[in-house]
Amino acid sequence: MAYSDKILKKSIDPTVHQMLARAQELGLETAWDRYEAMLPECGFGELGVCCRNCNMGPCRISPFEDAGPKRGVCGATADIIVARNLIRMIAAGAAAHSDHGRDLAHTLLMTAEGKGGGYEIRDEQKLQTLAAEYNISTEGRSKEEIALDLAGAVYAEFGKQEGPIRFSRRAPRKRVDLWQKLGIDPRGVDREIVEIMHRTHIGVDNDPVNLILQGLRASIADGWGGSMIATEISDVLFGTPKPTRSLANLGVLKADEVNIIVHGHEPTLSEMIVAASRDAELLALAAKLGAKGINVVGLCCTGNEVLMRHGIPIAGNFLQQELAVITGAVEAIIVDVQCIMPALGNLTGCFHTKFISTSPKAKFPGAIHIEFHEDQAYDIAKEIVRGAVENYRWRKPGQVVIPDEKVECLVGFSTEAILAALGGSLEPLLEQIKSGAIKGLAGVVGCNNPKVQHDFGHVNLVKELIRNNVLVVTTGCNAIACAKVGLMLPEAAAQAGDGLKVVCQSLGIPPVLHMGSCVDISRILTVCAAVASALGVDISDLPVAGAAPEWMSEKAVSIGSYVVSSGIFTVLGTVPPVLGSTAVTELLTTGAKEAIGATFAVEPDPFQAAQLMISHIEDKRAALGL
Ligand code: XCC
Ligand code: SF4
Repeated sequence: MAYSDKILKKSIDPTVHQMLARAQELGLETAWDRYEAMLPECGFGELGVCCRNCNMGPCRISPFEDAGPKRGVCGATADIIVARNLIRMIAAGAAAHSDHGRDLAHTLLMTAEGKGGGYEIRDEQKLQTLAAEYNISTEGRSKEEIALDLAGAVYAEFGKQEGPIRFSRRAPRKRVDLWQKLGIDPRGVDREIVEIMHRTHIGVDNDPVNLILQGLRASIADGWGGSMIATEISDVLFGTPKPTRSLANLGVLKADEVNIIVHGHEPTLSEMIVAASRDAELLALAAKLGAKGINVVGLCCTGNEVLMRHGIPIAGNFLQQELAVITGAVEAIIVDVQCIMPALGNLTGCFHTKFISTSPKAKFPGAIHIEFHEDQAYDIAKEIVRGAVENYRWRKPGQVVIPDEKVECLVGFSTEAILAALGGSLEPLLEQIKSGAIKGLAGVVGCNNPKVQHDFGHVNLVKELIRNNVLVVTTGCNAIACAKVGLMLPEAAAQAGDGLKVVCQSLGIPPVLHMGSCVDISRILTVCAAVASALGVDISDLPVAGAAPEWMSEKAVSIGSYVVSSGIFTVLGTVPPVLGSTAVTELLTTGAKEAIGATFAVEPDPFQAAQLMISHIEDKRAALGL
């Protein structure tokens, strides 16, 4: 079918074209329509020069040299306002990731106390490793006893006053020394977030550099604290991901089965929904209602979590959430926290789809709220799934349009799985990097954003990198974009440069490795730290670069900040709201180099972005004498 240019320009994904046409036919709106209705977006907001931090304002600084106010009522300049706004974004992002980590710590605690309504400790090996890291004795103790101490220790990281955050010491000595020298070694996860809120209150910190440094400190507490805790404790509870085959894109929805979408972020919910979908009683009920089975599929990062651990198919990334509903084939979309569009309430109202919220922290208009509690996890999950199954009888087969596209992928490349693929040590990877067969490593991550063509930046940046022998590791919505175009198959090695191709073929791995959800960017940090330590250098010396081609969330701002704070040059594909301050823009894009050994760059064109990353990698190789 031929689609209008208007539709084709919105995405490179054929399922998006098909479903946007379908939306048009049904008179339904999506994020793309709402984005267009929003244009032109607020110029002050875009530049970051609007301040609402007190009620003498709102104030906004004129971007024009010779006209309009240059100071807020309190006297704050554009530099101060931009810096304050930026670090408030970091605070929100770090809070989101870290609260996710805290919830996992809570689940581990309940499980260790025997109150974990169906959870168990699946990875004892990892439990032992983490216990050792925390100096928790393991001799002759049950896994529950060890887990109880570990849960207490990781829980305490959030409320610590003096630090250090244990996992931050995975960073090379040189990096930690640098953080300490700059005064940005985080003391506790919550403390750094709270301090951002304090410092950005009217009349507190009014030095842009001092503000940005606090932003970096909170972001480090996210990456090497909250997010890393989320990742590690998820592995203890649900198992560390191993290479697994699955499918990606909207075609994973099934015309003859009950379709349940898990959407959001925390695996505590999605794991139990997956388990409940295999319940014999519910399968029998589905059969009685004429369905061939119960098909659980994922969206966004909770989708990545169950994809990595159970091979649960992934229906799409952030901008596909509304499109999944528009297929008319979804009995329930079950959500917890983060990246869930409130638009789903109205939209699901146009279909038989049940929109079910589960977290006391996240309620939505038009959703049915069934609160999830860890101590009755399985029972609640079963009730939710039962509701979805019963809803199958209300599906209108005449309204169902499911795109055909679904693409195979090989996922599950946790740090441990990568080591296993390399035969147990990093040495073979280091050898390939030294020989130049692999030029370096790139972490490409982040969201979708209707400001840019959906998946265009993700896919083209990654393709360009592997073509130039850069091994790509990915998480979040970039990972889903890559899976949908077949880049996560070993066969995709054919699209890599000669050196990378041979390495991938000999190891049987794809040139693009799926490392998980966005909190799992902490896995990338762990790998980089291990490589740097093995070479006796800092992370900033490595031929490594990062990118977020289509980012939109505050979490992504925190991620970018901790990645740069960890010494990794990072290219953003959409412009952050900082251009209203030359001082802040220069600090982030040049000044930071001197201080922390890495900077941000902004480059919307993915081909140019790849060039920036490749030339950075080449510079680092040269400096290492490679
Ligand atoms: Fe959300 Fe994590 Fe962004 Fe995707 S990548 S849109 S944050 S789901 Ni994290
Ligand atoms: Fe305006 Fe200053 Fe208040 Fe911000 S803090 S709204 S710049 S007076």
